[in-house]
Amino acid sequence: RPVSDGMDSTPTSHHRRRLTKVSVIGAGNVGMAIAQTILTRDLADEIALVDALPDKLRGEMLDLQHAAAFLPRTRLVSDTDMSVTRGSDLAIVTAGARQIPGETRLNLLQRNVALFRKIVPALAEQSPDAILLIVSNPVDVLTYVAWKLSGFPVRRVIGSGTNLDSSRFRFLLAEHLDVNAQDVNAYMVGEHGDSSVAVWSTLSVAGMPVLKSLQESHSSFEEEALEGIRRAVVDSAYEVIGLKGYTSWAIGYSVANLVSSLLRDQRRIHPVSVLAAGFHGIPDDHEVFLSLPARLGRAGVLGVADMELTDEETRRLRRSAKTLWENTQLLGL
Ligand code: 6V0
Repeated sequence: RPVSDGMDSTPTSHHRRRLTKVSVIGAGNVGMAIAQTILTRDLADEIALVDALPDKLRGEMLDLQHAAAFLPRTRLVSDTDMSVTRGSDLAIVTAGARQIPGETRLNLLQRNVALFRKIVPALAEQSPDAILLIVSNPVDVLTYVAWKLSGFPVRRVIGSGTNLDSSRFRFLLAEHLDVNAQDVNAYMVGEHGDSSVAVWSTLSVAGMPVLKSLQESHSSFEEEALEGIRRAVVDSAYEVIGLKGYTSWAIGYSVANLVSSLLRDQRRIHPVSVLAAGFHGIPDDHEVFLSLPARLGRAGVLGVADMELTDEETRRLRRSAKTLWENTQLLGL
């Protein structure tokens, strides 16, 4: 007798839970680390993978499917065609062109915009109610591009932004203070990457402000040392890339963390790339995306915190906003 004969196949309840579908566009290092973390954290019932390279894509899908015996049941599908993403609740874009040696950032950006013209309208058509989560770099500009190309309301277009920078920041501070990184409340905001702003004024450990006491007791926490820690956060990305060629695990966990807040309506606050016009003196008509602490839930961005910044922090944020705005003006979207 087949095993199934002994099983009761009649559903005991008519209340079937709505299934959650997440799509990951770009099955490279970053896309696969994200898919893997979503899988192990049981955040989706179905994951659709899309990449331009069919063999690599199928190989990646099979490799994950072969772990089925050790994981919560999740349907995994993949295709080079965007129709596989149909009906997604959340779509994560990690596809991106790589910088060719000697290529300018603007040229790379233009190639990525051309890529997004292919990807984003097709995604939006397949899943008109989805939340778009952009990871490809330069993430702040490409989140703006995705917003424009999708026609989605701004609350449903989010860039992973400085969520990763903030977790690197928390890690470095935790090491320094010999505490658990989860107890370190510290934000990096602004542009993801070189010009990110470390918000020292709100730093706390388990709710206790620590900056003042650190400055008093540790000479290493003086002004330049603080900038040194911010630099170390920025440089740590370059260090990983220099050593292993790309970054993957931390961005995988950091994006899966956002996925959990969004799809499970956690209303947690994350520094992610959102429309920053009107905040911290950024002109209302400068449509730039920058990371600010945003409350995330099932509807997307539920609110953006108007955090208190020092004059210097505000100046840095405005400077990034100005550069980003000038860059986006060149794109002609
Ligand atoms: P990768 O390993 O080259 O992966 C990119 C993937 O995109 C490849 O598998 C390509 O085949 C695929 N691809 C290219 N064109 C298309 C297309 N038209 N449709 C579908 N797939 C396509 O790069 P990696 O995974 O290392 O990085 C991906 C992106 O993430 C890059 O832009 C990184 O700079 C960016 N990161 C962003 C981070 C953040 O914090 N926001 C962190 C790390 C990396």
